[in-house]
Amino acid sequence: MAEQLHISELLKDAPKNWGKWGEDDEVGGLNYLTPEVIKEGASSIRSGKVFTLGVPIGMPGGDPIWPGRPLAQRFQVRDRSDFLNGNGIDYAGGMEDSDDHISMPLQGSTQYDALGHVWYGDHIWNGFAAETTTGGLKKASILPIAEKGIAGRAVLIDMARFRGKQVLGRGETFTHEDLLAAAEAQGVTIQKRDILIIRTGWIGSFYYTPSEEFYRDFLEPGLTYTPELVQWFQDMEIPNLCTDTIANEVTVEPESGVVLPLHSALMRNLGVTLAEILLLDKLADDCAADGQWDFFYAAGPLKVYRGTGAPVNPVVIK
Ligand code: UVW
Repeated sequence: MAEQLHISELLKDAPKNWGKWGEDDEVGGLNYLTPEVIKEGASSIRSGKVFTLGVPIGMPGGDPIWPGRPLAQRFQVRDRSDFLNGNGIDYAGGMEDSDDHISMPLQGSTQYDALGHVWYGDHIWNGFAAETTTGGLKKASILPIAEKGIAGRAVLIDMARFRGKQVLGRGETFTHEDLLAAAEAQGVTIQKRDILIIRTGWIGSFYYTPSEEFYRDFLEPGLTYTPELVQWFQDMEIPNLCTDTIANEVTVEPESGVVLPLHSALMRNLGVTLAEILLLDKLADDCAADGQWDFFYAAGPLKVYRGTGAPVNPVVIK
């Protein structure tokens, strides 16, 4: 059996943005979203229609999640019964209330990844030592991204619709050239510094596919690594890639067999911020109906100290 190629070999000539925004930078490509770029992005608001792109958390049938991560659990810690049996809080004036807790992986719902979430070799984003990830991310955690916030013009590319499908197939791939062909068919232009949102239909399919089938031989569809694709992200100065898949790219790059190489090529090396598990079906239907595939996008992941990522409910205004 041929030896498995190491990701450092696959990406040995790939571009890096380390140091581009200073040696302490922890937000990478989000630096492209300057106030001027954001103001310009606001001009893509036309009708005022609002869409939210987060998946619900703690659904009875479970939530879409990378296999092996535990599902979110919500614990009710106070409700009406506590007040009826005398265990409620004695609020002066007689108010009653309910409280609950949640336990979930930070990558367990619609989420932003911290730039230090994934790496290879001895370094994470911007050349910080991989050891800084021990005991919580001391560098490139989600906190600086959450403090900055994400806002700007975004374009939705509906790869499923472009290929005439409700959902792309298990392991089905596409590249930036396919994105450009789909954009042309949709009548929209991907501009420099756009937030790029790609729909495959995959997360939507979670809600109508039996769980064993959804997770069978877990292999999501998605972007696949090519050196030209990475260079295109670099040339287009894409600050943020958002998809309706659990991991933004085809699970295993078919030629090399490397798992999730774009996580490293885009996030670790270029500083592209990744957002995953978005639910894009309603937005895509609306865009297909009114022909408007660009809009204003804003997201504020939770401010988790040293977090590897954080849940988010992104908002689109058309
Ligand atoms: C992994 O960490 C495997 O992927 P994700 O970025 O989807 O959390």
